[in-house]
Amino acid sequence: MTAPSQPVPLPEVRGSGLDRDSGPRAASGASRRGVLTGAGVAASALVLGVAAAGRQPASAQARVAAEVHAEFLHGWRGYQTAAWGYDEVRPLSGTRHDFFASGRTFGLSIVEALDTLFLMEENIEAARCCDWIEQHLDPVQDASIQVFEAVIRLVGGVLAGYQATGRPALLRRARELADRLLPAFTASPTGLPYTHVNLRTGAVHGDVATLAEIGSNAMEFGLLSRLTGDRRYYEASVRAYRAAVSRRSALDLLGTSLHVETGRWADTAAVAPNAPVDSFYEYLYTAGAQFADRTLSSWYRMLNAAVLRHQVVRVAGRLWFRAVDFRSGRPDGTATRQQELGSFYAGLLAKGGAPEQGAAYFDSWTAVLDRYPVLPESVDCATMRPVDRSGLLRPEYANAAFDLWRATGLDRYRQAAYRWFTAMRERQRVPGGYTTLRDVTAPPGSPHSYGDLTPGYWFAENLKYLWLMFSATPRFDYRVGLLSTEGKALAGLRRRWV
Ligand code: DMJ
Repeated sequence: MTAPSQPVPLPEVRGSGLDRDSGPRAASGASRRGVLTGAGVAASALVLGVAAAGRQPASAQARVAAEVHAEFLHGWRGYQTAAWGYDEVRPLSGTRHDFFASGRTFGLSIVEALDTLFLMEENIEAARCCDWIEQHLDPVQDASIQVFEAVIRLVGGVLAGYQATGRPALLRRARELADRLLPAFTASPTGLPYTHVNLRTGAVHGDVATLAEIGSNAMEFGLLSRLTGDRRYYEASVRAYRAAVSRRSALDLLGTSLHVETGRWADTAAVAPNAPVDSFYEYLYTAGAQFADRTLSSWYRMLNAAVLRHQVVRVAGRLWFRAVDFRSGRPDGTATRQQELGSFYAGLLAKGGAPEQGAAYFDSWTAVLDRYPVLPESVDCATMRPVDRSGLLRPEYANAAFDLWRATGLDRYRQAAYRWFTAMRERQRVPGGYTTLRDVTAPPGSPHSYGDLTPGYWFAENLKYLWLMFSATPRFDYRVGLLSTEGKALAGLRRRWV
């Protein structure tokens, strides 16, 4: 296949839409204006963001950018030294971790790091990553892998590399991967994707899919359809979304997971914005903006409004989201448990037209940081104590700070991100890179508190958000840039050859 030098328009996805989506809200001028309003908020905010950047002494920003750059390279050297060509590094033991399948490598950290290295102007390193992907990333391995993770990490990472460099082989590799993953969607009688597919045989398995697994592919598949002119990818995404959204309750809430073959709900708890549904909502908003897809945007507005109406709870003045039954709206037994993974939603709310709730939710997580400088995996919002004490080098708080900064221009979000960064540097930096923690409440440096892993997403996300906030890099178009749930810059990279 020859890569087109110019993007071709995304093929229009035709469909009857949802019966209930063609009602007055979806058809009204107000609803259509809502799309424009959302985009308008984002656009003016971007200008504000740049203006805010200009208010700080350039040298102070540049100093932070240099610190961030240095820490990224520290982690990168750790990976290169002990695990080059393997998925992930264990920086304490100097060993490797296979992320997708035991005994198989996809060079995950290489794929994850590629566009971050490009944005940091590490051209030689970025070129090495491209070379490795072109020469060694095998998309037809005899391995059954999780489709969701493969799409957001591998397809998204290789596509971002293509966007950055224009190297045609990267687009071909992204397409090969997507073609191998597509049976998960096309073999499904409902359009809801099976969770796993064997890349060599195409055999699918995993017939209960969570919402994140169902929806978190529209950005990558949509971009692939746009770049190749092959509409099958985006059509598969929209079909999957439609299959889930059409099964919403009368309250416009969704449960957690669906049976792929029957379309019945497997878990009826509405747990947004927590995992495992988190990025389902993120992709409705972001892919809707990326492809000017009014159907996805209207679904986001409808579903997010229901989340705000039925799940928001105030505890000691702080805004949190409780889990409820999706039909009755009644809180379930885990209602006070809050996952760090959900904290990104603060930024999504700000982008998507609910800036006050976004700011309040961000402040709630900042209050957790006041107690635990490294966020635990989950907390009980009634007691503010950790439920799960591990600290998995998660990027979501910095992701939210970045989105809020872009949406409001307020410098306080950059300050919050910098505080988060310095705590990570103090507590999770080791000679071999950066590591997870078993217990974020243990005193800094206590030997038994360390885990032994630099997750692949650390290279894609954590420091990229900081870098974009402080570097004012010319390689990213702050007005139109869009990042995926894995932090891949799928729009707005200013291309140059590497
Ligand atoms: C990343 O893989 C993605 O952000 C995903 O959406 C969920 N979170 C992890 C990192 O925590």
